[in-house]
Amino acid sequence: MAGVVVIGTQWGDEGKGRITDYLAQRADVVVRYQGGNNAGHTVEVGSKRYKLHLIPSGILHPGTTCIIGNGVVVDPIGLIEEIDYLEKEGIEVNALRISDRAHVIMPYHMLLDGLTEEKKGAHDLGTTRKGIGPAYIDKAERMGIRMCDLMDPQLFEEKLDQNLETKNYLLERVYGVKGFEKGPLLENYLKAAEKIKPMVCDTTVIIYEAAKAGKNILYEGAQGTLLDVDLGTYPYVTSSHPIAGGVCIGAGVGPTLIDNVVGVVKAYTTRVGKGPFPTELFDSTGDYIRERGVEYGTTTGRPRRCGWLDAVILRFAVRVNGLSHIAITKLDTLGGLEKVKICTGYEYRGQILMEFPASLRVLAECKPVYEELPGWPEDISGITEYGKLPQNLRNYVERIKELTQTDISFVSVGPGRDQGFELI
Ligand code: 2SA
Ligand code: MG
Repeated sequence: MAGVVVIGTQWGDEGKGRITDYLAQRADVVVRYQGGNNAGHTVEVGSKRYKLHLIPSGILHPGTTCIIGNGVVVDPIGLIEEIDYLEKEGIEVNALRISDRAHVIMPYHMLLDGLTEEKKGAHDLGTTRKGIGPAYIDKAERMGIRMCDLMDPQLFEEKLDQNLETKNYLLERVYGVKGFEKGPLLENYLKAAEKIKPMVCDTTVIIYEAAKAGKNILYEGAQGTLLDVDLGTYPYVTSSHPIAGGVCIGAGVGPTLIDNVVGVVKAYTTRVGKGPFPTELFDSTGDYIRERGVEYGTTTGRPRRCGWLDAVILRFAVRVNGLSHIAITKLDTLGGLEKVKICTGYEYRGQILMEFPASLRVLAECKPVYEELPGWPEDISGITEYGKLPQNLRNYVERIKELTQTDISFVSVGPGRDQGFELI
C-alpha cells in the first residue's frame, strides 16, 4: 500500500470515510491534509454509526496514528468536542497528532463566514459557516494564528491583540455588529490549548519517518475535486485543496513518497451549497435518490441536491488527480430504478463538450448528453460476493471503468464493513 491518497471525485460526500475506513485496516498512519470541521465523514462499524468532522477516520482502528496536517484549519473547541464524543463512544484518541503549523479557526472566523454569506445575498456560496474561508484568508494574508502560536500563551495573546484590532474594526465599522472581547476568548482558547498540547507536534517528521520505514500511509481527503479552490467550480468551492496535489502541501510530504491515488466515485452525483450542477434532478427520481441514499449534510443537515452520474466530471477528476484507481460507493441507492443514466458529454450551444469547462457561465448552459442503462430492481442486501450481484449493476460498474479508463479497485453496496468488495 505504501503512500495512498483517497480523494473525492465529485462535490464531496462520495463516501470517502467508508473507503478510508476500509483501507485504514492496513494503514499505519492516516493523515487529513486540508479543510477543517466543515467535512462530514460517516463511518458505520457494526450497528454503530460514527460521524467525524476533523479527526481522520483511521481513529476507529486502534493503533493507527492519526494526523491532522499543517494544511488543515483547526477549531480547537470543535476538536475537543469531537475527542470527547469519541471517548464517550469508547474510542481511544491517544494516537492523534496535530501539526504545530496548522492554522487555528477563531470565533471571529465563524462570525465573518456567516456575515459574508448574508452580505452576498443571492450570490452566497452556501458555506457550512464553520469559519473555513476566513481562516484560510488569514493564512494567505499572513495574519493567521497557528497551533504553535496557540501553544505559547504570551505569543497567542500578542497575535490575538493584533487580530482583534482589525477583526473588531471590520465587525463593528463594516458589518455593524459587536466585536470580540479579548478576555473570554483568551481564556477559552488557552484552556483548549492545554488540553490538546500533548498532541501538537511537527507531524512532517512522523510522516517522513513512517514513509522511509516502508509503513503504509493513507492520506484522507475531505470535500471533493470540484470543491478545490483552484480546479473546482470556482467561486462555488471551499478554500482549500481537496485534490491529490493538496496532499504534498497540506501534509508536508514530497510527491516521490506517494504511490497511488484512489478516487471515490458515488454511483450518482450530489452537491450541497450553490453553483451549477448539469445532471441535477428536480423530479421524483432526485427525491428517491435523496431519501434512499440519506443525502443530508453530515455537518449542517442540509438536504443535498441529487442527480445522475456525470462522466465528464469523472474524467476531469481522473486527469487532475492522476487517479490510479476508482472506488465506487452507494450502488445500492440506485437499486429499484428501472433505468439509470450516465452523462457522457455536454451539449453547449450546438456543440458537444467532452471536457469540463472552467467558466461557470458555460457550465450553467450545458445540457447533459445521457446514455441509459437498465437498472437493478433485485434486493442485494444479503449478497456477500461481487459475482453474485445483479448483472445490470456489474454492467454499470464496467461502463464507469470504460468511460474513465481507470481500474475499479473497490465497489460498495452498503455502509457496513461487509458490504464492500475489493476487485483488485
Ligand atoms: P465552506 O464551508 O467554506 O467549506 O463551504 C464552501 C463550499 O464547500 C461545500 N462544502 C461541502 N460540500 C459537501 N460536503 C461537505 N461536508 C459536509 C457533509 C457538509 C454539510 O459531509 O455533508 O454537512 O453540509 C462540505 N463542506 C464544504 C459547501 O457546501 C460550499 O458549497
Ligand atoms: Mg461528507
